[in-house]
Amino acid sequence: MQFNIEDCRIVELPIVHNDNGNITVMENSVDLPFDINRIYYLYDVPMGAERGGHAHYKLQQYVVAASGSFTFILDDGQNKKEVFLNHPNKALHIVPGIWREMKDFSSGSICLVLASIAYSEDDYIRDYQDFKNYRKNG
Ligand code: T46
Repeated sequence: MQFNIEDCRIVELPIVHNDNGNITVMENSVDLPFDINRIYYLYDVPMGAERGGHAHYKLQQYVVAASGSFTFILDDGQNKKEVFLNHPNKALHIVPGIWREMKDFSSGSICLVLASIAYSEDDYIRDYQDFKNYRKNG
């Protein structure tokens, strides 16, 4: 099954609030459409830096601006959309087979990623023409 950029949605995460601040919790099988097998985060991203420039065959992700803000550009080979993330109670769900680029990281921003599978370079498509061919031919 091929997904498209409309399948990549912003999900509102639960907030437990009290006078001393907020906590947001995500549990496998309760708050997520996949089980988390890996967590990583991007930080100390220099001003003006761009990251990404790849797609994944199988990986699903929830991406959260744990601090600060940044923009994802999502591309399904036919259409593109930009998603601005700037709050820790919003996650961007990225489905498999979507090319992504990231830009406009604010100073001190932290991009937290909850990932469905372990790291494997075999899951990456890093060449845009290969990505276009994959989207066309499956
Ligand atoms: C995405 C954004 C938000 C590892 O060794 N293990 C890992 O789990 C990861 C994610 C990366 N790496 C190594 C592989 C590369 O040598 O770290 C280097 C940079 O990785 P990558 O090209 O994946 O980095 P980004 O920031 O361009 O992209 C990553 C995710 O891969 C991507 O799916 O959405 O973070």
